[in-house]
Amino acid sequence: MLIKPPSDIASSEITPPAIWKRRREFIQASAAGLGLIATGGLLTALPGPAVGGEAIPNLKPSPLSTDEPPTSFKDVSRYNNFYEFGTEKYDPSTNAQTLRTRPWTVAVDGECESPGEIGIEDILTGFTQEERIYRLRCVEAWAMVVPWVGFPLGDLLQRFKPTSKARYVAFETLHDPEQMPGQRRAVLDWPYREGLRMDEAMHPLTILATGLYGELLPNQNGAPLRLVVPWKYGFKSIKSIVRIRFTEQEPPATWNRMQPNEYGFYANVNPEVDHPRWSQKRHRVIGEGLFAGKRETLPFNGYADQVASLYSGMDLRRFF
Ligand SMILES: Nc1nc2c(c(=O)[nH]1)N[C@H]1C(S)=C(S)[C@@H](COP(=O)(O)O)O[C@H]1N2
Ligand SMILES: [Mo]
Repeated sequence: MLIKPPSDIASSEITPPAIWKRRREFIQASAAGLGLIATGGLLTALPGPAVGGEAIPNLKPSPLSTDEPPTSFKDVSRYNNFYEFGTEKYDPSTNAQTLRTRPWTVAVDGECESPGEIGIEDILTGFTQEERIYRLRCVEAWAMVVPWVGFPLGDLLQRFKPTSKARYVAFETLHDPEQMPGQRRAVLDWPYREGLRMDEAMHPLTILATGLYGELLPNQNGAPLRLVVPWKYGFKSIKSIVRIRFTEQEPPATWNRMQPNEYGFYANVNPEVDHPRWSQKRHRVIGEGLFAGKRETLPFNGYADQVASLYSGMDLRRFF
């Protein structure tokens, strides 16, 4: 018979689920450190301080979440791609403390009736923040399952009243080599830029994320505000956004401009279209360990029912 100490039951009842999960994971990690539990995370656990966040109140779980178990907070916040803070996976979690996320404003302009700016505090209080568990699938053939906190991008875009000329939305990351040491080297054409077609941007699955695991985003995950488009490869999900612009023409996107034969503008997850240097048919899930094996990649990362119609009539081999 399993006897639960009353204090344990009480804490799980009063703590929001995401935070409770994270606390439990922390307890498990400490237990593992004492040799009590054997974990399989061979691809994880390099040193580097995790930059923690503040709890986001009143989170509403989203029915659009996947039911897969989330990748640990530790892996989500340490195994990152954020070239502004270095090109190695563990660089951003070590280096991103220099990013100042307050005050922070996002300028919205271009083909719209009410161009303007919005501050991060208004973004956090003005839109209902939901927990949405989405898989982030990197073009490098690995994935993580992340309990994001955010809200539909379309809700924010509507406020600026896009005109009928607005066919695309362009996004830009902060450009400040003082805060972002990676920008002192010409690894990419800074600032990092991305773009979506208007219908993709307005799709309810497309979110602006303000947090993960129930807390404000760690800097290395794109604080204070980043895009998450769950049916596209991770490079579309631009971090630390300072500018959004409605455009008539397809906007420049960093990786697409740099290596157009490897990174398409659309970048929809597609097992049938390989990257020129590796297959996209399978991927590994970070934290599952080497013995877990690879998983089959699904078209549109499993969201075909919701989004395939956006591309009807398009040759997805050509518009990859
Ligand atoms: N500004 C900026 N955004 C970025 C990147 C970057 O280097 N700079 N990397 C992209 C890539 S390739 C991926 S896979 C995801 C990784 O997000 P994560 O570190 O939160 O998992 O962020 C994307 N957004
Ligand atoms: Mo990526």
